[in-house]
Amino acid sequence: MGPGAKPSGGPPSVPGPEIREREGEHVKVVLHNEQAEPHTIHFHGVDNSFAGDGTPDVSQKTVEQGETFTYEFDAPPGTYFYHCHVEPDRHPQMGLYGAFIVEPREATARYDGEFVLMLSERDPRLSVAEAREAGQYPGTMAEGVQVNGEYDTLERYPASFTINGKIDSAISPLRVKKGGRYLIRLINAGDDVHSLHFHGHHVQAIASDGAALAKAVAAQPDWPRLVQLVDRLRADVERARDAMAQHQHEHPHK
Ligand SMILES: [Cu+2]
Repeated sequence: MGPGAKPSGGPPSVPGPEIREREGEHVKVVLHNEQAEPHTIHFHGVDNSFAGDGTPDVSQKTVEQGETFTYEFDAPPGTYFYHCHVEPDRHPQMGLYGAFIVEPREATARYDGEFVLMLSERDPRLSVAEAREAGQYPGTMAEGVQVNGEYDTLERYPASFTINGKIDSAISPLRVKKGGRYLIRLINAGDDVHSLHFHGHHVQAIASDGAALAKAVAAQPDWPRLVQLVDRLRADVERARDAMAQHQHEHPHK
């Protein structure tokens, strides 16, 4: 890992620690699984080798408890994220995802700051079902998960929509200077469609899904659709002007 990457062993968090590299760095990520569940890592959007793709029982065997697997590749510039690829309808939503940012070797623009916003959802019934499966927590009738802990992700119904793992007032405000120019890296790590509106700002989309757009796209009347982030898509936008609220434009978000 490059100098910007955070080492492992920190306290558990959702999302997981951000990994930040410089374009062209040779990245080596060692997955050591200390959990009872098998896991892998998929670096979403990165032009990785087949062996490093992280698809369980296709490109690699799942990494079992006590086992280690190493992913290696040269970092392409862009906004990406990593997530577990075992039971992808369950493990990422249980918190196994994080931002993977590769800064360009030569900056094409100057910014007064940068933000990384990871969007996702939470259905608390999944947590109860997984904890039940692990024999750690039986769940209650009030939580809507019966004592057998069964949970069908086809009946998934998120109770919360999260930004960087937080909801409502726990979401940190984006503090900016009036007239400043900021880079916002939007990553949809969830399973639903989200679109953010930066109320009162002049925003341009400059990259999508890890690749720079040929031409920056300015805000239009249909802007909320433009920045719509389909499942597991990423977009880079930049914005100017002073601080205003951001909010969702997809029903039933606020
Ligand atoms: Cu996993």
